[in-house]
Amino acid sequence: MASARLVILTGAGISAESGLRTFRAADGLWEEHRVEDVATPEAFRRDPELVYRFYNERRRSLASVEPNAAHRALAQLEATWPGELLLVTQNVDDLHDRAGSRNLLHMHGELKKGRCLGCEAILVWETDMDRASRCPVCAQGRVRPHIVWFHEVPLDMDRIYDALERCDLFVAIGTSGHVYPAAGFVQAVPPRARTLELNLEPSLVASAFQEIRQGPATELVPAFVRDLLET
Ligand code: BJW
Repeated sequence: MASARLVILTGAGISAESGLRTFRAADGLWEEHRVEDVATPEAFRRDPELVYRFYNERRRSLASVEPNAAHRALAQLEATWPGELLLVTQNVDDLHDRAGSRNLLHMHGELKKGRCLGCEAILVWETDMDRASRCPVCAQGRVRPHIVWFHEVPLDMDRIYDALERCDLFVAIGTSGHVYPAAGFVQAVPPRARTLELNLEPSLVASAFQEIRQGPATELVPAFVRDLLET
């Protein structure tokens, strides 16, 4: 494994112990909102105020949370790993970024970015957003959250599949396997690749992994990183 090519996929579970709610838990984000009311392009067309409010609240909540031991362990792994490492997150929070991960793709977008509906510029956006928000690049386009909603194509798919098809180790951390294409990544790696799932409970696609470790991310991820750096 000394200089193996790694692809690591993370989901909401890695940020749970930082205090951010996951989607599908009993007290999760989808308990208060129907998915089709906040996370689809149709919802944004039908009720933009509700969608802006949902993401404004979540953007604001980032100010009161910090990266945890799992985010930090992955950043440390990237800093010391002699081979290739690509971290792909479905999370729209900025906890991997703040922990120091750099070779990182946010496949479902980022809470702290907006996208112009006119010129399509991607904009750093740290404050609230509403119907009056205008693009500073073209000075006229309306702005939407830079979030990949259902029925939209996730970001950076070419780079992700290229890395998956060449990887030696694929690890999925804290993701339930409900949402595609991420849930299908484990099927895209070469047959020789090692596959490992780290999760509080087995995901819907757990049977596709060679190895499963169950427990909280703040314990499992630092232990996994220690093992990997020692072998
Ligand atoms: C812990 C823990 C702790 C807790 N320690 N672990 C029928 C079949 C197949 C596919 C489809 C279908 N019908 C439609 C589709 C496609 C659709 C889809 O997958 N639908 C399913 C619901 C069936 N997908 C799409 O539309 C996607 N686009 C697409 O497919 O385009 C076509 C295309 C693809 C590729 C190339 C070309 C074309 C887009 C999906 C966009 C998803 N967007 C969301 C919301 C927006 C972001 C936001 O608001 O934040 O992204 S949905 C939501 O789910 C969010 C998440 O990123 C995503 C995944 O959730 P995640 O991270 O897995 O969270 P949870 O809550 O589900 O799970 C948490 C896990 O953590 C659990 O397992 C816990 O056990 C664990 N956990 N505490 C460790 N302490």
